[in-house]
Amino acid sequence: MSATIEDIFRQTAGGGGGPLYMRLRRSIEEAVRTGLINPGDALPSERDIAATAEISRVTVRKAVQHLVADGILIQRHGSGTFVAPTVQRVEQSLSSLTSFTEDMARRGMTLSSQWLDRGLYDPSNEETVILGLGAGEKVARIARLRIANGNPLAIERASLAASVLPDPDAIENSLYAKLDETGNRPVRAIQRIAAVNLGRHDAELLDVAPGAASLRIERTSYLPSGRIVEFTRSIYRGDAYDFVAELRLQA
Ligand code: 16G
Repeated sequence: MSATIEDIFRQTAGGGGGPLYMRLRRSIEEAVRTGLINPGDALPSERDIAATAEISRVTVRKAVQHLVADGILIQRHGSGTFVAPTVQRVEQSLSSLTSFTEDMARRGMTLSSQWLDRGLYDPSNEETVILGLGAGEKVARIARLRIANGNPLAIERASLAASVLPDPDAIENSLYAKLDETGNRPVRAIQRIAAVNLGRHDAELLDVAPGAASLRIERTSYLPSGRIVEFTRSIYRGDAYDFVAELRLQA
């Protein structure tokens, strides 16, 4: 008969050296590695693990905390602890100006978005300067969690002049498709990419552990006239994205 996860827990106290919580941590890692519990599965409760392994709940909690910090487990408020889901990595070219919708469609992935915010606001100083807003002009802000094949991949927060996007509610799926309709689709963009560790709120949205590695991307997009049409701050999951740029020897 093949081993069960309970067998693995039962062997914890006897298995290997080091403090008990470290031994349990290794046991859980082994259960994940050998497929006894799979990405997305719920971990048995703290109480059940403690009873099976004959160790204290404090020890179980400590092992779980370490595995959450390692990104092997994730905790969801109110629903428990799960094996972190794995996502298919996406390769994204840094040489063409495409939209999220186009990128995912090209890969045959099903796209959905969860709206976090959309509306017209009084602009911040930064938005006024970057977007070159006139006196009294509002800013359109849209914030979305972008989800492909059911996996949250990125959080995108975009600001545009209200004159460019007077009705943020009119966007169906694609911002760039909406801008295209009014001849405001950007033709050039500058992107700045930096590594950041996720805060608790963004980590929860992206379904990864707080502190997980991610990429912060700022995109400033231009119209043919040279006017800035969009300023976006995005957070992309570090475990889901490879950004690829082609480099050539300068003549
Ligand atoms: C991309 C852009 C984002 C743009 C969005 C439009 C990056 C980092 N960001 O995700 O600036 O707003 O596409 O996508 O590439 P949509 O047309 O699907 O709404």
